[in-house]
Amino acid sequence: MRSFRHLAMFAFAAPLLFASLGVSAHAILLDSTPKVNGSQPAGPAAITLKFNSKIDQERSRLVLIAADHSETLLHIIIDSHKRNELESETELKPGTYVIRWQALALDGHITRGELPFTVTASAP
Ligand SMILES: [Cu+2]
Repeated sequence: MRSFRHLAMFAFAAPLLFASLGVSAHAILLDSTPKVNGSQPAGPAAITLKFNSKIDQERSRLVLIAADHSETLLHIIIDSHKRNELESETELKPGTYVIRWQALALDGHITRGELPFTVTASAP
């Protein structure tokens, strides 16, 4: 009877434990604007990277790398209502680019990745 009670308690507690581990998982990129290998018209651009978990926006990084290898640090817009996202705005000229991202998840793990995309001449 006693061991049964312990088993029942474990069965109750285990899902809570796994749920709390899930909340603190490190950041995996789920979606973005622009899309990976996507294209978008030249001009003012909103950049959004969406992750599976909350991000420390102030200690994450977005760097825009142009075809000539020049690097621009993008300003991350702090938005406490979109804790899973990194957002920025920039002006883009036609060409090929890579956004090199570095995301600090709340579990202290940093993940990195590259998001290549193309900017096409804007419609007249
Ligand atoms: Cu982690």
